[in-house]
Amino acid sequence: MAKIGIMGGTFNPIHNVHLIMAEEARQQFHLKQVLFMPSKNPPHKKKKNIASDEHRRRMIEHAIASNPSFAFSDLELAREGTTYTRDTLEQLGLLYPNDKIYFIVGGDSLAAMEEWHEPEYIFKNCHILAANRDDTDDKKIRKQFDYYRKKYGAKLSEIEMPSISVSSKLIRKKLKEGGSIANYVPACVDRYIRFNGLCGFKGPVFEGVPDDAQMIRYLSACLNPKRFLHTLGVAATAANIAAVFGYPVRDAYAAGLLHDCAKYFTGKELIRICGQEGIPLSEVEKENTALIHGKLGAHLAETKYNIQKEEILSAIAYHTTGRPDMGTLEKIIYLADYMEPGRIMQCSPYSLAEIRKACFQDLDRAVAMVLKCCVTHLKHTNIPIDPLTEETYYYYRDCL
Ligand code: DGI
Ligand code: FE
Ligand code: FE
Repeated sequence: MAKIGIMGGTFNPIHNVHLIMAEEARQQFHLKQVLFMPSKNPPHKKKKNIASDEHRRRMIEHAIASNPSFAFSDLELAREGTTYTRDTLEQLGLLYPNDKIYFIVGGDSLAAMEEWHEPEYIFKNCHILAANRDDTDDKKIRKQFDYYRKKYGAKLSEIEMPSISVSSKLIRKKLKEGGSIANYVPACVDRYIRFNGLCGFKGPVFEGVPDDAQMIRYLSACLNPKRFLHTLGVAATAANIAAVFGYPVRDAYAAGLLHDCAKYFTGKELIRICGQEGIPLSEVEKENTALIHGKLGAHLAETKYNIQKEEILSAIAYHTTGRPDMGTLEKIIYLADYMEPGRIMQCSPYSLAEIRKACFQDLDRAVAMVLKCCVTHLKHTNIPIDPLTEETYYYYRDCL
């Protein structure tokens, strides 16, 4: 039997006291794992000003990434209708039949638990861990414990907590007032909030063009770790190819860093955001949303990272499909994206080793080789080929 902690909440946004609460619960009650489970439609909250499910999910994933005992759970986000803890516990019982569930709540929610849907079921099917979020509450918590024990036979324990008072509400207030939330949330969450304009933050992300280190920090706050590593690989590779062909290395590096800067959104989000930003999408793009991130990436590079150089913006915009008669930087990014050191896929009719060599010898021939591999792969996997990919292939195939 293992003990599993459930850390529920709206997480709008997740903050350091959530993380401290979960970690104290884990240590004090020897939990094997704590699942962070954002709620979808809690009965007591209006949804209006809550960051989207996807944004809250990504903020949590970034915030918990460094604790190997923490995991994200979409059990509640994936369930339609009003989110009742009772239903979550029923699902958890089926998923973890041999384990014991510890439900972590803030001491301030304890009193309201009796008004939750079917409190008898809740108290029967989990052990409640209540965190004292303000040490004057101690007596109140114990009184509440006694009451629930007598009335429901509930199992409850107190999590010892340092007394710090941070709430998502306080963080939203600070953001609305243009204040700093540094040290209230993990740095990655602070950056994620600002870059995506969440929780009341309005205003530019950067004054002027950020330097590489700043860009890298913001990219790692938005992209998942695998995508982030790929991004670093593309930037370094692009800079190397640029050096060989006498193209400005710094621009190639920046374009490489930013080429996938919109790659963290789901297909639905990409369509929605392009709609909001007035970026037109073709039917093919709406059907194959993997094609959209270049266009939106160029838009984010311009509006959020304040990049003005046309060459960089169009290299980002066209890096997925390519286009006929590409400029030098467009070719460099198109190639680096395909063959950076993190890429390990099999491709045909050319091997990655052959393509890597060609990239440093003849850009047009290397572009033609990559296009031929892409078209071959898309045909093989029955993915419809974008008209622009096809056009680009016909334009370059004579270079083989
Ligand atoms: O973003 P990356 O994964 O680094 O690479 P990318 O920008 O080349 O995007 C790859 C995705 O784009 C992959 O899911 C396949 C898709 N893709 C590339 N060319 C085409 C395409 N999808 C369609 N439908 N048609 C294309 O021509
Ligand atoms: Fe891409
Ligand atoms: Fe890429």
